[in-house]
Amino acid sequence: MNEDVTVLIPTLDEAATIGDVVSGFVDRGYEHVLVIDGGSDDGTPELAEEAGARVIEQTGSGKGHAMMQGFNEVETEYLLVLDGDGTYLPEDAEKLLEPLRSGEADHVVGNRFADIRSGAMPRLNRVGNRIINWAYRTIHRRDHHDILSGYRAMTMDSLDRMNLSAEGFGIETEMCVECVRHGIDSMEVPITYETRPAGSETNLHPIKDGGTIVVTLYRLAKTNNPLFYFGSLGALSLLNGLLIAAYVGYEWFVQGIPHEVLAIVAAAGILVGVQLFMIGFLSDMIVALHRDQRRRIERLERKIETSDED
Ligand SMILES: Nc1nc2c(ncn2[C@@H]2O[C@H](COP(=O)(O)OP(=O)(O)O)[C@@H](O)[C@H]2O)c(=O)[nH]1
Ligand SMILES: [Mg+2]
Repeated sequence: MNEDVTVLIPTLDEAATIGDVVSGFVDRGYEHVLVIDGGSDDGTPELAEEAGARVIEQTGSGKGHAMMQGFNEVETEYLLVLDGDGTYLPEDAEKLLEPLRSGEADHVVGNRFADIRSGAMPRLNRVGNRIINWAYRTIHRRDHHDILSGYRAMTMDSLDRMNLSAEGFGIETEMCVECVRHGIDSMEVPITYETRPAGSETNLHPIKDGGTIVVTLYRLAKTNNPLFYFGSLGALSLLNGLLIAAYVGYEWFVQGIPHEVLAIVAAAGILVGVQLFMIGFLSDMIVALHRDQRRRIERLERKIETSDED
């Protein structure tokens, strides 16, 4: 049972929970449990092995890096990833895998906000999550409410199509953005999010990692939604130009005071703003055409592959 699934767990000092997490999956018939350990010094790798996992030592650092290293080891059709901190339940795994098996989606994210235990997420992280998800929906135009969730399932086929590079906590964001870019069907299913048990500590720094995630989202907007990327910069420049122009105009017409230098600054701001908008419109068109072409090429590729198999 479940021999077509690899359960991938990146860990860094999760001795308090890793044993239970691994055996939770082993007991449910998952024979491929893979732990990528980032150099824990609390005995995490030994505990994981004892519970029945295959353990690999990470060659670099960061959760994203660990996951990418793990991806290379997977030989099954499906992949399930989760944290080793006991905040996600093995009972929810089937809910994530079911849409893959039925063909409903290729990338499934567990929505923690569906059933979040009290104290599972500090208020700052909750607010940060809300902003990041809103930004994702606005920029990338897909309906997700928990893109940063660490509990996800995917087909290896869809994962192979993604270009991932975030070595830290930006990896989840990148996966969701890559789904949009490559037309991979993604969806969310409700899951439970448990509190970390006492004695177990998070490795996430809300301000630093939250900042990295927002930057990742914005950087990736350039190729997914250039109108937003250039338009937001253009709007900023335009707004500044208009404000300065209003001031210059007021001073000139009402007070009779000329501001030559400020007038030039205002004109420059307006011009640059309008130009950025035009760049945005053009890039938007290029991206749309490019996306069409890529879909067509991918369809052809699949056709060739299936006819090769015959
Ligand atoms: N291998 C590896 N795992 C990491 C690293 N940083 C975090 N993790 C693991 O990634 C998972 C998610 O990290 P966690 O601290 O729980 O983040 P949070 O869920 O956002 O609080 C946990 O299982 C961590 O042990 C790392 O540098 N290397
Ligand atoms: Mg966690």
